[in-house]
Amino acid sequence: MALSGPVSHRTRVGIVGAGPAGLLLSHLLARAGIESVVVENHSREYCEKRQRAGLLEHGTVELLREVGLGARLEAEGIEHGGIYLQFAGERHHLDFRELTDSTVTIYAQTEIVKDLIAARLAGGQHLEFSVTDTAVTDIDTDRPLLHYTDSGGVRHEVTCDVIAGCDGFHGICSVAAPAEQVWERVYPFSWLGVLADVAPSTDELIYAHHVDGFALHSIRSPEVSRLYLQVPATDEISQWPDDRVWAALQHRFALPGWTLQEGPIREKSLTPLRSYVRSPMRRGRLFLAGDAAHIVPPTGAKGLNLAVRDVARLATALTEWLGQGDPRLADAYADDSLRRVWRATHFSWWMTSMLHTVPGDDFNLALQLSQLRQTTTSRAAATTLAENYTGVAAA
Ligand code: RFL
Ligand code: PHB
Repeated sequence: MALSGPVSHRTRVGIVGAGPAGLLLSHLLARAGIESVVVENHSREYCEKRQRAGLLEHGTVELLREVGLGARLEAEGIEHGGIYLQFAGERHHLDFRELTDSTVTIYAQTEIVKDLIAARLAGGQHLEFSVTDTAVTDIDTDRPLLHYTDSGGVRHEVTCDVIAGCDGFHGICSVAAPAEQVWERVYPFSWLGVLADVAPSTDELIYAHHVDGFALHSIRSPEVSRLYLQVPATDEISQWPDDRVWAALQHRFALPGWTLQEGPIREKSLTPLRSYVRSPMRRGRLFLAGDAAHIVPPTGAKGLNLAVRDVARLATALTEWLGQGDPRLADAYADDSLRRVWRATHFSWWMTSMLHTVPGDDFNLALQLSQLRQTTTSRAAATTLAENYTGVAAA
């Protein structure tokens, strides 16, 4: 029997991963007239349901609006002008509008991914779900290759001008482009996240410091709450039945005169907390963006926003290079992005360190309370938090 080789294709930009980074990059490139192929190893349904981020910086919202992705975001997104910081039995409001003249918006990552997939398919994008055996080769040549097997078992080889690795922290692209330097911090705790069918008990997000561990009350819609608990990194989900989750949330958020409403828990997951930065974010013709290049703990709500800013910059750089033959922005991409990544890395580490407790470390506890007191009483300290949180401080 004759053996046939892979099916060959040609595109300008091969994109690995249909998360927010990969999908938005293909959308931005298409608007600039640059064709791409996106391959994703999960199903469309899985990508649209995976619970993750919820909070968008003002700049992220503006960008999505400008590129035609604002319709549902405007109708269903919930604008927030601040957050509450809770500690030592007190709840303090930080007013971002007043401190920075800026706001943030709650609009779930699941919804952004749905909007992007719909827009890409409507635009005729070559978007392959449920692929296997993705590989990138020849990245040090002018014609890097993207290889994959489609959901029907057919092997493909795509010849590209450039490949974008948007395949998240466990993807293959960061392995194909080994880092020269890696900076990493693994925290001794995870976030247990739940999605509950109950109206939020708060008008703004509550970040609560508690000796038992951090808790966050976030919002998905007027009917759905998103709540998180700090748990030891060694815990397993089976150790957290619903009644234990609600008891811990009630205890950590407790405040006289305020009630946390409970409801059915629809989804529950554990996320280990980690900071990770690698350099460079490029090797040859393989560029990394989003979680493939950096990870921040979710306390600062920065991961998705960083991914969006990476691909906005990358799309402009690739448009100049592939469209007009000018490689300067592409050559500057890695260094320019890293400055912004380090700002978000510091802010996320700082929020995490201020709010998560370490059992038995009373010195750390006293430092945290001092820092929280300063952040809620000094206008300068509150403004620093607000600038970083809303993204107005982003480089
Ligand atoms: P993603 O979303 O991980 O997408 C990568 C995609 O690549 C696919 N893939 C492959 N495809 C083909 N071949 C392979 N070999 C592949 N390997 C992987 C994967 O299946 C996936 O579809 O990365 P991207 O696009 O860079 O987006 C990053 C964001 O998802 C992430 O930073 C945020 O979710 C982080 N995050 C938050 N960010 C915010 O800005 N605001 C928040 O409020 C916020 N909250 C959170 C968060 C992340 C959380 N978790 C679960 C990590 C809350 C949580 C709990
Ligand atoms: C969320 O809504 O999922 C969320 C909000 C703020 C964070 C992290 C997660 O800091």
